[in-house]
Amino acid sequence: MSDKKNTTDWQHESNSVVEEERPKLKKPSLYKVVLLNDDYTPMEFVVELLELFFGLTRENATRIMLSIHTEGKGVCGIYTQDVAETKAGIVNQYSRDHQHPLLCEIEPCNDEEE
Ligand code: TYC
Repeated sequence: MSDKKNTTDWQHESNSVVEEERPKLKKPSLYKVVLLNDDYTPMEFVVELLELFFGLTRENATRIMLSIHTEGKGVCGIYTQDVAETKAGIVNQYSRDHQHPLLCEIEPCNDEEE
């Protein structure tokens, strides 16, 4: 017979419990998808694009389009990096396909404290 009869797998021989390390999980970084103003893209095209690719209602799409028109740029949505990059790429391709100079970029969101 062994001397260790009261020692289970998860105990050291000293009887101290082995604590598992907490998994180090990081929240994914978030990115803003930003639309830039220009003098040529029709307002209606921008509103339709915001409805189509960002799931905005006509009312919210119009509000955001007008704020981009007056402020120079504006945020259409906030996503993880891969989704933000994909959205910006799709918007830029769609604008090129329709011969409009509209540009879409992504910007990192400032990290908030945990
Ligand atoms: N400034 C454009 C115009 O007067 C409209 C516009 C709005 C263009 C937003 C781009 O991201 C944009 N026709």
